[in-house]
Amino acid sequence: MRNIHDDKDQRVEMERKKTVEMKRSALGPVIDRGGFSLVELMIAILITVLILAGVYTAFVVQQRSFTSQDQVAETQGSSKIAFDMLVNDIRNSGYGYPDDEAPQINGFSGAITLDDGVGPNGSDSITLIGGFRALATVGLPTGQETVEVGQVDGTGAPYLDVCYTSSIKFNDSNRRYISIDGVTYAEVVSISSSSIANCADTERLTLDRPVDKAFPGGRPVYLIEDVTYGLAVADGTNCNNAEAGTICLQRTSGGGSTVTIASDIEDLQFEEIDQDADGNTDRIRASLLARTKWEDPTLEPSTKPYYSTGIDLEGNITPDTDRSRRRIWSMEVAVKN
Ligand SMILES: [Ca+2]
Ligand SMILES: [Ca+2]
Repeated sequence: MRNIHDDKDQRVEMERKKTVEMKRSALGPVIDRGGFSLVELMIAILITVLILAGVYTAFVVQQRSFTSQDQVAETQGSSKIAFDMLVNDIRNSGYGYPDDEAPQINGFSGAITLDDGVGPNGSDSITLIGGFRALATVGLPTGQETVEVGQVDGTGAPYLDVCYTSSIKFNDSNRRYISIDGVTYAEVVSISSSSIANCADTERLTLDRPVDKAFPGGRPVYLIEDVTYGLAVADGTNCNNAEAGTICLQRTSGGGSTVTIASDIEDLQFEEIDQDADGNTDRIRASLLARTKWEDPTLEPSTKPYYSTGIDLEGNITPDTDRSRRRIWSMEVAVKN
């Protein structure tokens, strides 16, 4: 009785397995149909993230490296132009300025004035006086070839007629110092209109002294001006709107303009050199320290043997503990006697 029952159970069980087996084969292998488990999915995401992070890091490093190359080129270029301008002005200082008379030009006298350690980071400044630019030429009435020595107007005042070659003009205040052809110094007392043929833009300058030489028409008339080079700390409004706290190089003219000529400057130093030891300066050594705007991540500060202890320009030490690349420009310039 019991055995018959068992056989029946076995038959039923076999039928059930058969049915299940048939259903399975109709649906395909069960194991291939399974999705990812949550753990598998998370591992896959993690690996993807790690790969992307690696690619991104490589990209950023590459990008920074390119940027830093651009930076170095940019810093070199802009600071070199500014330094050339400075050197050129030192070379031309004293031109048209009468040292024997030593007149005050907007409060300064002497062709070159050095101020030691007055600027940010212990930097120096320099004030140069000279005829750096000709604003006009000597103007003459038609048929006259040279200025009449000691010429005076109807009221007995000495004068010079000029033809402007610049949009900046002489005045009777901060641009009243003139040099005719780099030879004769005079100061403008007042200005009136003039009528010179073939002269598009002319004025009559009443002078504080008579013209002492027969200058031919067309000779240059220079503005004698004081020009100061010095560093300034950016406050967000000056220095061509550079980032506050950075330092720029400015060229300030007593004639009425302050121009930022280089950004990201750290030091500016000058040294007087008396080569023949006669008590008079023969040369000025000018040195400018510029750095890149942004740091270079590939640069290791501690492995920069020279820079790691700070940069020494004429005994003034500028600490250098960051990853910015730097450039020093230095030159000895002969000055006029
Ligand atoms: Ca100094
Ligand atoms: Ca000397």
